[in-house]
Amino acid sequence: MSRSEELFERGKTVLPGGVNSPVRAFRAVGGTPFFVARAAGARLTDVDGGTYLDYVCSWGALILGHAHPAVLDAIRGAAAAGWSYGAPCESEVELAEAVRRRMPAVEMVRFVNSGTEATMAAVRVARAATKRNVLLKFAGCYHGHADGFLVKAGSGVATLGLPDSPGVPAALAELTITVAFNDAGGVEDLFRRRGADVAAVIVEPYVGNAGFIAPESGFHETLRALCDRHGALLIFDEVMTGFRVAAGGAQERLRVRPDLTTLGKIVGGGMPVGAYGGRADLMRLVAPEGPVYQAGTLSGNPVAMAAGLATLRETERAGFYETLERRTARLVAGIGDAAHRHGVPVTTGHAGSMWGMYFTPGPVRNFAEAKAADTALFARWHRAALARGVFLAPSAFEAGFVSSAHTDADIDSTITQLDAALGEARAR
Ligand code: KE4
Repeated sequence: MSRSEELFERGKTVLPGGVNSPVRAFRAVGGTPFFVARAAGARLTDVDGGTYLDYVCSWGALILGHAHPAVLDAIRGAAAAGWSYGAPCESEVELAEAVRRRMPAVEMVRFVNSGTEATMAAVRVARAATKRNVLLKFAGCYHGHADGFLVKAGSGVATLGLPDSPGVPAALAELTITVAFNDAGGVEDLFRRRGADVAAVIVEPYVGNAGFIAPESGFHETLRALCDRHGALLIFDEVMTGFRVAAGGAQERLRVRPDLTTLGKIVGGGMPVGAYGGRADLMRLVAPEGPVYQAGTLSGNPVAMAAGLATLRETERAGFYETLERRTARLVAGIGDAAHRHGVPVTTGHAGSMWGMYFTPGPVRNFAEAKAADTALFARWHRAALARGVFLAPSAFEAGFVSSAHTDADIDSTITQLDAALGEARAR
């Protein structure tokens, strides 16, 4: 039995499923998850000495790769000065100013400890500001595990949501209505029927929690126009796309200005940070300035703030995003070419260094079309890739990431390994 297998068996006696977040248990791809001993740059090393080129990058948080020296120094320096004050400190103001510089629509921001906290709070602000309760989301988009987001579509477009997890009260689920991503007509129809009740539309501008689905031209402009026409607020959930698909996130790449933005992952550089922000008139509703309550013991933690600041600073180097996008494009093209050589239908996509692929002819414009992908082949490919030292997200419905630590040589060797892995996966 390997050390990972031992740890997994031990972990399952004390952690549900042996993990602290479900996707890490490899249930969608099979096999035993490797347990990490250490990580540096683009590579993870497991407790049995296996090394992997990492395309999960802590689910998008590590745009600089693992243990980046500048971030490590910042964490060490901050920790040496004490690592939780329960009182304000300069780095909270500095990181807020850095976020505003990069995303001008984020006029004010509040730091929290996870993306889930950020989206929960953003929706509360939207409901307080509009005095409405209904939330519109899109199938396949994930906004964290707060009750109101764990909802599946009702039978028809405008019907009320149904709980998508035990423990979510129907009364809460009913307040969330789900429409297909890229279905501008469906959104217009919903606003026609329920426009006066909709507090907010929340959307992953590029969908990373169903694989990778890009918005069709004009889709977000339609959301913006409908929200304006009906007095609803537009929330861009940029927990994954923020500082990833462009220096200023999806709102810069798409040139669409949301009312509220949620952030996570990169903004903390891999330390636990989430953030919500946007129009100052909305954010001034948040306690203690306004009546909307939200609080957090470790919010604005000095070590996390230092990690986020160091990370954002590194991404401001000349050519940072261009190089990342070029390497990602090469990786995705290599996967597509390999699939064609093996006669496997494939749909690929990327924005910046966030990418995805589906074993299906496509197009993939929404979650229903994504679900047509061959997930069994993906699982076999994932296992064969892992055996060849390449770690892909352990689900056909997760995005992949490239970090600035991935070199051109890493990309080339990854393409070679993934090609061979696909040959093996097909043969089975
Ligand atoms: P967290 O609470 O996990 O920090 O953030 C929730 C969240 C909110 N919004 C978007 C767009 C997100 O992608 C996420 C979290 N993403 C997943 C990856 N699919 C986190 C990985 C996991 O659940 O373990």
